[in-house]
Amino acid sequence: MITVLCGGVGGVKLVDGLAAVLADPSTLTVIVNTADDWEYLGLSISPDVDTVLYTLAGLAGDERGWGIDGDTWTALEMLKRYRLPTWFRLGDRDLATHLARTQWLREGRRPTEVTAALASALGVVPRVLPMTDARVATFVSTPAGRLPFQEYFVRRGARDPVTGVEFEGIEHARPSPEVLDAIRSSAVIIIAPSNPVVSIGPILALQGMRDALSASAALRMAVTPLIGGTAVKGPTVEMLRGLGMRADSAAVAARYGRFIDVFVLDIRDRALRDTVAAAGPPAQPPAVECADTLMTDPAGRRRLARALIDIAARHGIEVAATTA
Ligand code: FO1
Repeated sequence: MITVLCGGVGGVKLVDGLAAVLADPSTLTVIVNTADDWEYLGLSISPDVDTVLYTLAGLAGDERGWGIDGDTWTALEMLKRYRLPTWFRLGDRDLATHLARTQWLREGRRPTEVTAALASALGVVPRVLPMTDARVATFVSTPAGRLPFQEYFVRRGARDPVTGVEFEGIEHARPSPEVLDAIRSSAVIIIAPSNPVVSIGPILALQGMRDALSASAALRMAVTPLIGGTAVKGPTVEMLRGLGMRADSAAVAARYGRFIDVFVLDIRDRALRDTVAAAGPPAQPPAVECADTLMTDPAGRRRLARALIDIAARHGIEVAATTA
């Protein structure tokens, strides 16, 4: 079994590539950040979970990276007439997902069960698990104040300098039993090229998660979210700098520390190999491998997925893939 830890738009491309090349996509488990979740117009919204579900169901809005491709905005137009806030854009079909999630949560189902029900209805084969069933909410400190994540990211366009990030509720949040089981029983665990602060950060900060990762016998790999010191999409660089960290692959490798065995650097940054290895814990420096991590099209997603499967094989773990 392969388990991927990921956020939304960036990391999901790798998940999509893996689902396409694995001989048996049901052996793929995706543990998804839920610290971006929030309640909007009374609805429970889980943006990263939905991005993963829509992508794996072949419904994703590719050019935006979120929502459903070809969705319509009739409900949003009515909300505008009612003078309700519409800066967080809910498409008509996407709205149905939020209604279903909200209803099922109100009936007392756990977020893990609700996600499984959505996945099954959408025909998603890999297992998609919210990182926890508890409520965790990201707040971003900026000169304009302490902002709920979606206010910072969507409403204000991630333009405010970030001086701090907090995950409200994290001290009481544990990974779900399903997440712990996936970590325990995986042969390979991959940290996707998602934002290390606000996407992977909350997953690693869950109570007991670091112990579970340390105890796992899996080959643990992380894929850099940075190429040549810049992120393909999103405010990763600005966030790392705002939090007083260097914005390069070595800083990301240092952040993942002893939870990884292999750090996958982009091929264009191969000169940084030694710096990245030296950034890991001295007693347990990660092996550094290089791959083309730029996923500009479905072929690029599959290419990186195959490269990771090859890297796993070089480290003694065979994963069955389809022939190219
Ligand atoms: N992102 C935007 O940039 N603008 C939007 O209007 C927007 C609406 C939206 C609705 C539902 C949903 O599940 C996600 C949505 N996103 C939107 C994406 C999103 O909030 C962020 O990409 C993630 O939280 C960051 O991973």
